[in-house]
Amino acid sequence: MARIISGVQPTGTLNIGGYLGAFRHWPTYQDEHEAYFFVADLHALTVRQDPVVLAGRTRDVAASLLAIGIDPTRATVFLQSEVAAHTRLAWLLQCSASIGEMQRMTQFKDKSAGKDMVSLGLLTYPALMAADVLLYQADAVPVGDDQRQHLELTRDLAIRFNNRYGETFVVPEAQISPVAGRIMDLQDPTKKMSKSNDSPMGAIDLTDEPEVIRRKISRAVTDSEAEVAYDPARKPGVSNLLELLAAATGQNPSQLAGQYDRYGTLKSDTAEAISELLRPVRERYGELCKDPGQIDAALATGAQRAREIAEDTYRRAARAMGVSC
Ligand code: ATP
Ligand code: LTN
Repeated sequence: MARIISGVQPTGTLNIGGYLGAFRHWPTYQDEHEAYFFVADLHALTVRQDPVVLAGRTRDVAASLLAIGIDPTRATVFLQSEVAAHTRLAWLLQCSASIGEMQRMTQFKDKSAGKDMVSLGLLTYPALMAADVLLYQADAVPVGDDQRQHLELTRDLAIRFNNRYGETFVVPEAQISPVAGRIMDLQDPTKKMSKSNDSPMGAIDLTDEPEVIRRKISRAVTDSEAEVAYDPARKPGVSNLLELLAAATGQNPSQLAGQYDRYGTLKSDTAEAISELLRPVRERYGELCKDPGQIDAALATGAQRAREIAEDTYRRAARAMGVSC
């Protein structure tokens, strides 16, 4: 059975961008693949975090993964910090990666721009992400479009390692959703919708109530024209709404554009479609919050399963490089 892995940072509440671009597809892998999903809490430390808030968000994101339909009996769900092999392999990989490679990552450039203090972890982050994937010998990694470059680097590091030290890692493929690979912020449609942005009106959270979804979409930035057209370069706001509606209803954004002549109806239909799409997630999340023991149990079993395979790969990589494990 092919193996897949993907992770999500606990830097905020999960939103519809990540859901449509990535998480929504995750439960579909758990029957025909050996699937691993984890909360990348060590990645979140690359920017300063309040420890109490981070711990709370980590649990919250784990609950959201179960709420979107990941079943811990059919997939392995765990916290990255509970599997020590991630940071150990990251070190081995950092030693064959160059500073230039890390500096070329657009996410590093974006997240470090204009900051007084940029952590060393933010620069070396892609080596930890490569370790996350390579430890599990994953064949494919389902992610949003913004992770394409990190996955390319992961492949480069795996190939380099295999060439220098002998066949050790499977070289993984990125699996990027053909639709909704990049949902934009509702308040600034030139920026990716991101859970660590400061504008709460820019993102729809997975657990937002229908009222809140309606309010956020009705205030979404469009433009001063009146024509509904799918043209992401010229009309980013309207095109983003069409993309959201298309992804939520399984249609095509250009074709949908032809069915609307007013922004108002496009907005109300989009709000309705998203609200319906998220209904089961909202309900399941509410149930899980009443029974937190379920989350703890899933994470404990997941970490144990993950450790077995991760430690085995780590040992092989360490031995191949001539260090003790
Ligand atoms: P941060 O804001 O902290 O950088 P994020 O929201 O960009 O986080 P994650 O939630 O960690 O990113 O990403 C989880 C998955 O969702 C990744 O595969 C990512 O590519 C995808 N994703 C995130 N935002 C979007 C978006 N706006 N459109 C499509 N896919 C997205
Ligand atoms: N970098 C990703 C989260 C992430 C990830 C991974 C995704 C960390 N490790 C391994 C896939 C595989 C992000 O910021 N969205």
